[in-house]
Formats: sequence, structure tokens, C-alpha cells
Amino acid sequence: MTGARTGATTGAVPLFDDDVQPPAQRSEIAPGAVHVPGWLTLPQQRELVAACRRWAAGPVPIRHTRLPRGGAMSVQTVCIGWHWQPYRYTRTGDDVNGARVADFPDWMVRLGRRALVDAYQAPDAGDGYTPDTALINFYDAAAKLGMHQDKDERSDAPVVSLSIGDSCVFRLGSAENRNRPWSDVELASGDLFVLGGPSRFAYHGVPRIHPGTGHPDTGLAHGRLNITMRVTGLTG
Ligand code: MD3
Ligand code: FE
Repeated sequence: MTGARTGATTGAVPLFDDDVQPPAQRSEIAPGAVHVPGWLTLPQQRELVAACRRWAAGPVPIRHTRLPRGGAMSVQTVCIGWHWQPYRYTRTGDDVNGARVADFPDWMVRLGRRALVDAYQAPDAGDGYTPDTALINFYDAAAKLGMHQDKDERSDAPVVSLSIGDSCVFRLGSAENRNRPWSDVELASGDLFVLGGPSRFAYHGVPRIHPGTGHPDTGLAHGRLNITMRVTGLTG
């Protein structure tokens, strides 16, 4: 454990670079879809919760994303690097307050590369992987995410997902349609999930949260936080 750090996570984050990850049992749910339970240490989870709290406050505050046909998502989302709104990415939160989103930090690029190395068990799996956006979702006890595809990115690079707080049911279907067959996987605090290869454009969703299953030492008293790093394929 590093002793001299303050609460700030801007700049280098020694914790993420120096920590040896605890041994974790990977399982390949579908081709290219790898679940690594318990990948994040508790100090790493705390650090991520603190960073997400700051991003949730601004420059573009966390919100229930409004859908084009009216209505809003039950999940609350804040974005960094690029701002997502259905169904495009922009640099500014045009559906919130118009401000430019926070930069995507280098330490998160390095975390994403390490995630690929560990998920795919190949030392070079992270080479050339440079995620440039993250969608940070917050789920209260009642929030859900319907079956959908992530296809607003102009890249087929993998998505790296990190979960903190309450556990949930994560549903992974096929790339063809939102119906069965699917696999339900329990995602718990600290879990890593990588979606690459043939699974990158699979339908997926979060049909339920298990309230009260998170550990208070993550810094999240209730609810679930999910961070998904992506490559937008956009420039500018
Ligand atoms: C499978 N988030 O933000 S993360 C999303 O837990 C999203 O908040 C969920 O779906 C959540 O779009 C699931 C795991 C995940 C992320 C991206 C995927 C699964 C995926 C892309 C393709 C296939
Ligand atoms: Fe998604």
C-alpha cells in the first residue's frame, strides 16, 4: 500500500501501476467475452469511486439520459473523454449543460490495457489499445438497463467493464437479436468484464440489481457503479 498519496487521483496513480492484482479465476462466457471476478483490489475500487464522484459533479454532471422518444433511462450516466447521448458521441454535453467533458486520464488508459492482458492472458493483448471514452453508470436499487447493442463507436476494439458496489445480473445475448438464448452472469464489486471479438456487438443488459450486497469499504454506501471504457474511433 502506498502511504504518501493524498486524495487526488489526477496525474499518476501509483496504486494502479504498482499493485499486484490478486489471483482471479477467469471465465469465458462467450467467444471474446471474459469475466474476471475480484479483479480490482478494495483500494483500487475506493480510488475509482472517488474519481467517479468528482466526474459526477461536473463539468458535465451525471444525469438520467433522455431518450429521443421521450422518457429517461433509470440508470444515471456521466461520461469522460467523449459525451454519449442517444445515439452519438460529442465532446460537449449538449443534452445537459453544453460544457466540455472531462479528459480521459492516462491512468485509465493503462488500467484498460492491463485489463486486456489479464482477461485474454496474453502479455501483448493491451498493445495498441487506447480507450478514449468511458461511460460511468450508476444504478440505484430499482435501476435496470434493457437489452441493447453498443454500436455508436466506429471501432471494434474491446469494451472494458469494471463493477463496484451492489452486485447485479448481467445478461449477455447474441449479436443477432435481443432474445434468448442468453447467459446471465452475476457481476460483483471488483469484477472485470471484457467484451471483445465476436461478443463486441452482442446484445446485453442489466435486468436487476441486488441491493445491499456492496461492501461499504468501497466508499459506495449503496447502489452499483459500472465503468465501461471504449474506443470511439472518432477524432477531434
Ligand atoms: C457486451 N453497461 O454502458 S457493462 C453500457 O453494467 C452497458 O452498466 C452495462 O451496457 C452496465 O452500455 C454493462 C458490460 C458490457 C459493456 C459493453 C458491452 C457488456 C457489453 C458491449 C458489447 C457487449
Ligand atoms: Fe452497453
